[in-house]
Amino acid sequence: MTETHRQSVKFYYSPGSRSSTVLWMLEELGAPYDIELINLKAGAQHSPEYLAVNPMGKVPAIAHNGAVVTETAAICCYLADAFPHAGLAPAIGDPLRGPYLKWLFYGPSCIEPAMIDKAGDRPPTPRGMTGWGSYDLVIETLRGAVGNASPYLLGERFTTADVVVGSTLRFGMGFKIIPELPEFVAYAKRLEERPALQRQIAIEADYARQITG
Ligand SMILES: N[C@@H](CCC(=O)N[C@@H](CS)C(=O)NCC(=O)O)C(=O)O
Repeated sequence: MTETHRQSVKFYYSPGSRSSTVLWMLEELGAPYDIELINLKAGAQHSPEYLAVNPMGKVPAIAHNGAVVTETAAICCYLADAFPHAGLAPAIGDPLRGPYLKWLFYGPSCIEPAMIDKAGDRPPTPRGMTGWGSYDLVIETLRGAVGNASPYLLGERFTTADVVVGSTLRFGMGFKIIPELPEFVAYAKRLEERPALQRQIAIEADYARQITG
């Protein structure tokens, strides 16, 4: 184990938020981490101490080895590279690195804004100038990719792309802003068989209880 592996990740976390994705990622990696609970309901994200970590006042964030990283997909990408023994990122030079990065970016740049369109019932913007095209286009694209996932987005190999896209899909279906298409449900079920995701769900439930008292 290198020094980088040994150093614990400080994880700014709130249950029931995008930080769940990072919690799942840390559990997949078996990385050492310490949770700093940011109670969003109590407004802790706006405290001067937390704004010094993330001026956006949003979770998740991590601090590791002298670096602060924010943005869920960037954090997951960073962690996969920082803890390579888990094999969750195809190496630079591996042809799988291309589709891997594509799906990592597709989560926040296409799936998320499409979901917000749906949740906010936003009027459609011209498809040509909208990076994600449209909600329907994103759903159809995902349906194709997830339908062909055997069993994962990159084939046999489970990667961080499954954590980012799978987490977003599970969240979207949970909030009824992504339809429970058979392809999505079957993929989510495969992911839920993973012990790391089961641990994340259990840890999350404990923290949610702590916050609601
Ligand atoms: N682009 C950010 C979004 C983070 C985000 O919006 N987090 C929400 C929780 S899911 C948050 O912290 N909300 C609290 C607030 O904005 O006051 C990411 O991908 O990490």
